[in-house]
Amino acid sequence: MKYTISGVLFFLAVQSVFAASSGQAEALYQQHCSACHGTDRLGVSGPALLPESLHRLSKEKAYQTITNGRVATQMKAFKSSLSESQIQALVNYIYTPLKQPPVWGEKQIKASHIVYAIDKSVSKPIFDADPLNIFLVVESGDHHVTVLDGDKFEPIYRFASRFGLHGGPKFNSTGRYVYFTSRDGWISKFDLYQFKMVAEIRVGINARNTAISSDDRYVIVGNYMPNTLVILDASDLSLIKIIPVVDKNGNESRVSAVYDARPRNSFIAALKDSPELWEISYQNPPPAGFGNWVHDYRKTSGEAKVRLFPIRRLYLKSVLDDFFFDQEYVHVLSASRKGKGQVVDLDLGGKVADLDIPGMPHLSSGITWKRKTPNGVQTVLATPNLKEPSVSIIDMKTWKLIRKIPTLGSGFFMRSHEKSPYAWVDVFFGKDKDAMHVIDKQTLKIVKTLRPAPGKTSAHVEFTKDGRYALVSIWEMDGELVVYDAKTLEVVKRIPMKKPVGKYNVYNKITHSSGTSH
Ligand code: DHE
Repeated sequence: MKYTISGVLFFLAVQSVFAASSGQAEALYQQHCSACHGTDRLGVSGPALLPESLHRLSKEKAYQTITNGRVATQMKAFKSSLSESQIQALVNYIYTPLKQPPVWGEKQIKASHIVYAIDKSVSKPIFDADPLNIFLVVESGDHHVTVLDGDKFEPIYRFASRFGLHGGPKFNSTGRYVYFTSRDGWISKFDLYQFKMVAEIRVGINARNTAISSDDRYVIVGNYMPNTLVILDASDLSLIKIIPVVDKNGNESRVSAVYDARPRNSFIAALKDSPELWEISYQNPPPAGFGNWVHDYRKTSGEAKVRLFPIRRLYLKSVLDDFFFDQEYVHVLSASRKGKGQVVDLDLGGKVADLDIPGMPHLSSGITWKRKTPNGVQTVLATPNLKEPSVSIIDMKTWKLIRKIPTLGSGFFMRSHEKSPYAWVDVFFGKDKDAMHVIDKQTLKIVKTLRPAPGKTSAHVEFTKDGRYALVSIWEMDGELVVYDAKTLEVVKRIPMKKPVGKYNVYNKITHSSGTSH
């Protein structure tokens, strides 16, 4: 066997990294990282550092983050205190699964619960702006939320959020309270009348998303880790119930997503690792067909059991990665990473049609609208696709694909408003990531392609309460919101923001506008 000098040097380098990683990584972690990320790597003020939580971050980026720190956060640079091999050892360490699966049950959830002291006599907003036309802008650049006046387009308040919020914030029915979910499982309830945090609780190590019951009484969170659904009291976020997510064969599953189905007084949850869809009733008494006695953690005795949140299980042939309801909440329209989508009839309890969606829409991206055709009014579902540069338009009566609109790249989010003739879709991936297509809702044709900030990713649109203006995010650390007149498609204002990933108009959310996510 022949050895080259460079080969030997490479081998020695790998050995030294390996030696560092096996011998010192844990000690290095405890010395330098555990104060913020937890001795158990489950996160404290900093995020959890587990392979399950880091799947969106490449090892190379993790190396850069430890080396150079993270701007606008407490994550400091370690390049002057740690050697390259020590940093590499730390990277390897945080991508190594824990020896024992982490536990996050009743004890840990209850211990994390924080109830803040707030003035309970406040019954009106402390600001002048229309409380139904404010936007919440989630700025992931520095983990803050801005409250934006939707008439003047001026920020009126800004507060720090938990690290890594994901998904749309969920509002109660009046729009006064809003609930945020962080990827690390923190749920935060915020009072928009007095700009105060009401309560927080950590319900899991890796959470998927959250829904609020239509009677404003319950919050439900679906987790990836552990495999649970957690139900909270919406008033103070106290724990009511943990539902272990176990399929009919006794196998645990992650939760793909959970949403409120308001006319049914139930939550609908899809399992990610089993082809099951669960309907969880919060009606009292629950309708026929629901079983299951469950434990209510608000009762002090371990024996106390009440009939709460019974589950009706629907067994399907393939897994649902995410889903979307029709406006009547009878049909679940689902997406799947592996195959095509399917339509499930919640009343009939099974699949009624296939959905010809080619490439896995981003979960929660679809919208619906009505259009006139020679045969009458047609309701359509429109969604971009993550794996294909197109928007799919589906007839919601026949469930057939009626149009595939080619786009300049795969898109993430699609939005519209009942009063707007247009639907907007971003081009999130590829060289045209700065483009935003505007589609005519009647002709189903792209009428204009905007470039809100040439060269910079533009994504996620939300309309004002009256549908007159559309706000587009520029996804940069020093990004902005670009406000468009939704009719003339001219820019009316630019508002600087720190990577504003999403923005949410209170009125459109609480009235369940068909042009946005719920
Ligand atoms: Fe999301 C919503 C799942 C990656 C930004 N995303 C959602 C929802 C789900 C979901 C289930 C609906 C939750 C809700 O509002 O109740 N997202 C997923 C994924 O499975 C995926 C593809 C991979 C993952 O890592 O989880 C994914 N999502 C992303 C991103 O990479 C995005 C672009 C950046 C980020 O911040 O993570 C992203 N997702 C968003 C946003 C929403 C969202 C901004 C809310 C959209 C809305 O208008 O309601």
